[in-house]
Amino acid sequence: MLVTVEDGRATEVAGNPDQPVTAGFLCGKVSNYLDRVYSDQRLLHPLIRAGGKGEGRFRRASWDEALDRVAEGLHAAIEAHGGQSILPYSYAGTQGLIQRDLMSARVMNALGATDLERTICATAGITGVSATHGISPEVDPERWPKARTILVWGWNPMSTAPHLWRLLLEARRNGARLVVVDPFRSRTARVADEHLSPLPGTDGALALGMMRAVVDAGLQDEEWCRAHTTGYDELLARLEDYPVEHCASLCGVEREAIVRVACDFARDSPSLLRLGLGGQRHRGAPIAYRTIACLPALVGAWRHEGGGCSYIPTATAAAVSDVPLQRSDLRPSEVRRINMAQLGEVLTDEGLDPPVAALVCWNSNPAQIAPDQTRVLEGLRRDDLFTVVLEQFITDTAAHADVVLPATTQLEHLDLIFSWGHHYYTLSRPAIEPLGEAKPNTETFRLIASRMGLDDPCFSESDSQLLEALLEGASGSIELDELLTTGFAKVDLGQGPTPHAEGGFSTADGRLALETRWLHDAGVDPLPHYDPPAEVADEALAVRYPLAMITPKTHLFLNSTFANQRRQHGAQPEPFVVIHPVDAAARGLAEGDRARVFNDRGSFVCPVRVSDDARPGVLVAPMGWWSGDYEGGVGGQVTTSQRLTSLGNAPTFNDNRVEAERA
Ligand SMILES: Nc1nc2c(c(=O)[nH]1)N[C@H]1C(S)=C(S)[C@@H](COP(=O)(O)OP(=O)(O)OC[C@H]3O[C@@H](n4cnc5c(=O)[nH]c(N)nc54)[C@H](O)[C@@H]3O)O[C@H]1N2
Ligand SMILES: Nc1nc2c(c(=O)[nH]1)N[C@H]1C(S)=C(S)[C@@H](COP(=O)(O)OP(=O)(O)OC[C@H]3O[C@@H](n4cnc5c(=O)[nH]c(N)nc54)[C@H](O)[C@@H]3O)O[C@H]1N2
Ligand SMILES: [Mo]
Repeated sequence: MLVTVEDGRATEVAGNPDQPVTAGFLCGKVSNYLDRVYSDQRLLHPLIRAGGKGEGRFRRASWDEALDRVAEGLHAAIEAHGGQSILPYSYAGTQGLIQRDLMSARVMNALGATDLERTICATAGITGVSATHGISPEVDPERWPKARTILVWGWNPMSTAPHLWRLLLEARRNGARLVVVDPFRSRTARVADEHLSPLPGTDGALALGMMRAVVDAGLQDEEWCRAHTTGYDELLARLEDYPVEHCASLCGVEREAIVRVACDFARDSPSLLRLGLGGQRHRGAPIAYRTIACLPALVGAWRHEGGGCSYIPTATAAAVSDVPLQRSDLRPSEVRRINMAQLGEVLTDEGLDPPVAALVCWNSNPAQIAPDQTRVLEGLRRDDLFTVVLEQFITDTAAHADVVLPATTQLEHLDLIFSWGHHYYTLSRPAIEPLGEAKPNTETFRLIASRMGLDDPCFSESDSQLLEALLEGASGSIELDELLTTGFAKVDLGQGPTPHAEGGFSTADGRLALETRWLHDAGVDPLPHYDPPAEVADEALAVRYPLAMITPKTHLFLNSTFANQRRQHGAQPEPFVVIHPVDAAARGLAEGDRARVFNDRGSFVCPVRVSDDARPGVLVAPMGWWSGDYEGGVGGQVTTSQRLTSLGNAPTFNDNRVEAERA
């Protein structure tokens, strides 16, 4: 992002035309980023609660007073229940390595706070695809235009990854066919050559059906599999148990479509599978992703430039690691871990020992994005919970704070940002001074450290020192010089055009694991198999709650970020649910009606869109709006569960049964 500054004020933001992936284009979320920076709702000074918990009434305070209050609250928690009664809560507000969790981690470690298990986003899928490839596999997106068959699975890149979408469009201009697997006709599915619409959480069955179809047609690449995989014969034997017809009935996709897509994928190479995140928010998702990821191997897709299997690029993200700088050695003793998707439970569990007495939240809006929202809100409203929130705006979470501390935006602080999809690091240099009294997260945590009497020299390192330290440990030729001159640098993974044509996977033996040893050792079936979703596959529950609800991201919000901005909100003014005409008719629901959607965890009211964009049996409730946008103040998140995946301890937002009726 290039920023024009005149007299200390940013006047324009634009994409950098020299960046090979983003190519001068800013998406609809950040192309008016200045409206965010200079918004009249920006938090520009500290606030202290002046009303009841969660009422959102505050009075202005000085930094001195606010920090005193923070120190007092944290000390009180430590004295009453020990350091572990402090729970840090942070996620993806910024993914920059400096502002995400460096100084904050040091402070939390030194205080002996509980460790937050941060698995809310991609972990289920990473666990799964790593069981097959050793790490999350990746085909450099800059090679995607070479692909001829592209299978986009549980991913909506037109909305959620527009820069990668550009590369897929380039592939299509070169003649590639695009197939999308999604229970919802997303924007991406709408323009695909073919759209398969399985029941949520049944993707593993669909993939098994596709592999069986490949083998039935004799299209497997036996030579490549024998040379570069483990468990080829065992996989063939396993596929005997999964006739295409059976898989079709498990996932609700027609047999003919499964066979057609599978055979095209095997024949028309280079074939690229790109997994997204939507299909990995179910109990059985890790095994599903591990299974889906075997399909490209079976057809020999890794032989060809542009072919193979891609998910989140963890290899490039690992080139610069913040872990050694987070200083877990500062912990006075071992600490417990709490999963961020179980915030509701830990805040409301009266038997939890020690209890969560203080919550320190930055880069996240758990009041909207954590599952089982009723429990989360109940917890945040506890009178005996001391909550500190670092924020740019009064989000629903900040509204529940005792102390709110104003945070800088990307234009005002230094950061080094890894990518959620391509292979470049970006240096984000401050273009303008912090607005008002806002401070970078690092600076706020330095001040908290000093108020808490922490005097290790690591608490006075500046952001520039942190940047240098990050780059000192970097691999993949990421150098400060290049970052300073061009603003970005590509990770060199030392791979040619076909990274795994000759094997060389990141597993212990370098072979792709169709059969996975560590799964066996963990007591899990080591071969691809169907691990069903929890609620979607629960037939008894389906009697009471016949609809499987999914919560995709919206086009113009980033989770709940940007939902308060005039332009983005204007284009997506109100939440809604999408329901298939047959399901709507059965419930007397018509377009524009208000529906009450409910299950045992909660209920919310929303306008209805009747459309076959939702497959029969599925209710689509896009996420991200704030409380004020919902009638009754709560949306789909009140129905989602805190259940974790069968491996990887990740959330299951899309594994959720509900019923709907006219409100
Ligand atoms: N515009 C926009 N961009 C974003 C974000 C945003 O909120 N808005 N969020 C960012 C973040 S944090 C992330 S993690 C990424 C996420 O990027 P995506 O993975 O694209 O995000 P989702 O919308 O969660 O899921 C993608 C699709 O999966 C579908 N889906 C749901 N359940 C299933 C299932 O069981 N099987 C299959 N096959 N598909 C299913 C959904 O209908 C959805 O269309 O996007 C990032 N980019
Ligand atoms: N139902 C349902 N729930 C979901 C998902 C889903 O698909 N369905 N997706 C999950 C996923 S993939 C993810 S990644 C999580 C995302 O969960 P969060 O990371 O909590 O998502 P956001 O809503 O984007 O909230 C980020 C907050 O950080 C703030 N912020 C931005 N930059 C800074 C900064 O520099 N400093 C500080 N202090 N604050 C900053 C923003 O203003 C914003 O309020 O949500 C999860 N929740
Ligand atoms: Mo995410």
